[in-house]
Formats: sequence, structure tokens, C-alpha cells
Amino acid sequence: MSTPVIPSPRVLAPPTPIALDAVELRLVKLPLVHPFVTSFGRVDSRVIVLVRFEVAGEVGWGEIVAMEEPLFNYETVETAREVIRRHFAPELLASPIASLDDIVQRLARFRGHPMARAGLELAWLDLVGRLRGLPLTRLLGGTRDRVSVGVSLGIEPTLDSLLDRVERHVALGYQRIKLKIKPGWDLDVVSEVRRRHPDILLSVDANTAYTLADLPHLRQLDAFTLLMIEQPLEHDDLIDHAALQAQIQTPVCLDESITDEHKARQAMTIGACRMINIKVGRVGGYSQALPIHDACLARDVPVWCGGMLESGIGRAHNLALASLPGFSLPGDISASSRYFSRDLVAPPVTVAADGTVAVPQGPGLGLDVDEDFLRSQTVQVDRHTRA
Ligand code: OSB
Ligand code: MG
Repeated sequence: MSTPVIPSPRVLAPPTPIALDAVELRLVKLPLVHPFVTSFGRVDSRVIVLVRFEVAGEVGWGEIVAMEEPLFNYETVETAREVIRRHFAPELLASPIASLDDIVQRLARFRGHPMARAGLELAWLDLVGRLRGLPLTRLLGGTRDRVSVGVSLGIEPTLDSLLDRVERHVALGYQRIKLKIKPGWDLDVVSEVRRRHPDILLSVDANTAYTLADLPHLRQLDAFTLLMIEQPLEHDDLIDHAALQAQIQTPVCLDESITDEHKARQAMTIGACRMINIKVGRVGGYSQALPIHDACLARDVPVWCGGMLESGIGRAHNLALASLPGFSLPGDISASSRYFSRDLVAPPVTVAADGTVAVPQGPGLGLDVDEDFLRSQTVQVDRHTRA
């Protein structure tokens, strides 16, 4: 066991309860600079749902990471809009909000929709940070001012184009390369990348493309000294992952299957994984991401910060989260330019030659939202105000 780390006290509430004037959703469409192809499909552009909490003289920004189609999980841009319009926003606008926990309690009777919830929690914490003049990393108990990052490389039309992309991202300093795999794009691809880069941290992400019947095939990945295999089996499975982990050497990391703290604890208890990818959106916000982090740290299970092709707003939240002590592996937090030709924050997020990104130190998310550019890319605004 490592020495227990006592997290600094977390500050998840403003000095006095806040009556929100408005909960606004802004749908922004941003084309990706390079198509992102995984076993579940191809993404050419992101429709990003930004959450904007408004109070007298201050705002708070969050991001909902649901995609346009229910491919990664069941939520979509439209389900998030609907559940917030009909259920979540009226609840939050009804009376002043005292703390993050107050938000959790008010939404507790509703089931599901973690990504929609998370967007609201993110906007809340940005608002708390701005009101208190403190960066998110301080509110959450972060312990580092730079975080290590890797890059997630999608399936390419040819092996040569993937090899070229691996080469380029290694040269940019990324500390870990993650390859998306699926049946027909796995052993040969991983073997060739490993042959050319014997010493890099290399991992693979199957996004649920296999079943336990593929055990003999997946076991062959053990030859490539991978850091991990992410979510090889079904999106809501823990049991088969435990069976798989018992029979392969490569550490299993869960992404899709970890939808809240309860699932994270169960996964560790039954040995379904040896690592966890924490995405604050997937697990329903900071109220789940923080206890998952703490539970993993207590059990020496490494965690890392996953990504959902976020804009700079979501990325700033991810950077703050990744500054916590349990995040001991490089996160999927790449430079703005890796995703978009222009980001919603200015200056954009950049990766230093040593493969680290600075944790923003300004109040709240700590990066300036480029409101003019944001407005120019906005396709829809839903504004919810007090009755
Ligand atoms: O499975 O981690 C994943 C992107 C969208 C949906 C799911 C995943 C991903 C990534 C990219 O791997 C992470 C990023 O760079 O944002
Ligand atoms: Mg994944």
C-alpha cells in the first residue's frame, strides 16, 4: 500500500446560497480537424451542448459530452436537452442552491441521464470558483499544476496513415498513445506500432467490440506489453470483464461500464478491471467522479482522465480533475488543435514538449471563453428562467 494521501478540503459551495437567474443550453457545432473513427462509428463534427448558469454579474460554464447518436451510451444531445428542459432546470430554478450536494439531492429522484446531470454540476462548480475567486483545481483538492497527457488515435483507412499519425504524436511529446481497435484492426496493427516504438506507453481501446468468446484472440495482445486494454466487452458488463481479466496479463481498464461510484466499487470488488478511466460526464459529474477517484486511490487502483472530444470548456474541467493525486496515468486530454481548428477558449490548450498541459489557475475553469466565436458557431439556444 502507498502512503495515504489526505486530500485538501474540497470547496463545492459558494459563500451563500445562489438563486440562478437562468439555465441556458447553447448548442455549438464544431467540425473536427480529422475524422475520429472507433468500433462504434465515425465522428466528423461535434455538436457540443454548453451549459451556462447565470446569476447577477456572474456566469458558470459546463459542457454536456453526449453525442448526436446513442453509440457510446444511451444519451444524446436531444435527450439531454429534453431532460433538462422538462425536469432538471425547473428543479434547479425553483429556489436558491446551497452546494453541489444540494444539486445532487434535488435531482436524486430522477433516474439516469448522467451526462446531462454532469453538465449542470460542471456549470455549478465553475460558478462557485468564479464567485470565490478560486480555480477549479483548488476547489477539488488538486495537487499538481501540470498534468501528463496522451492521445487517442482512431481507426484509419490504412495502416500507413495510422503509423504516420503515431509518429507525429510521439514527436509532439504525448506520453501515451492509445489505439482504437476492433476485430480486423487489432493484432497486426498493434504489433507494427509496437515494433516501431518499442519503448512508448501504448494502450488500446475496443469500445465494446469483443465478447468473452474472443478470449484466445485477446490473449495474444499480451505479447505487446500494453499499458491496458480499455473496455473490450459489453458496455454495461462487469462479470465477463472479471473473467477476462483473470485470464489475460494486460490490465483491463473500464470506461463505458463505469457509470457511477457504485459500479466503480463493484468493478474493483470483483476484479473486473485493474484501472479506471474517469470521465466526469459519463459518471454524472463531480459528485460521482470525486468519490470514484477517492475509492480508487484508497485501493491503489490507478485512474486517468478520459475525454469525449470536448471543447476547451470541457477540457478545462478535465484538467482540473486530472490534477488530483490519484490520476497517476496520462489522460486523454490533447491539445485544442488536435480536435478543432479554433477552440471555444482563448488561448487554446497546448501540450508542452514533455507531454504535459498546464492546469488553469484563473478563477473557475480558468480559461477565457471566446464568446464571440462561440456565438458565431451556435446553432440553438434553450433558455430556462425562473417561473
Ligand atoms: O472511448 O475513450 C473513448 C472519444 C469519444 C467517445 C469515446 C472515447 C473517445 C476517445 C477520445 O477515446 C478521447 C479524447 O481525446 O477526447
Ligand atoms: Mg474509451
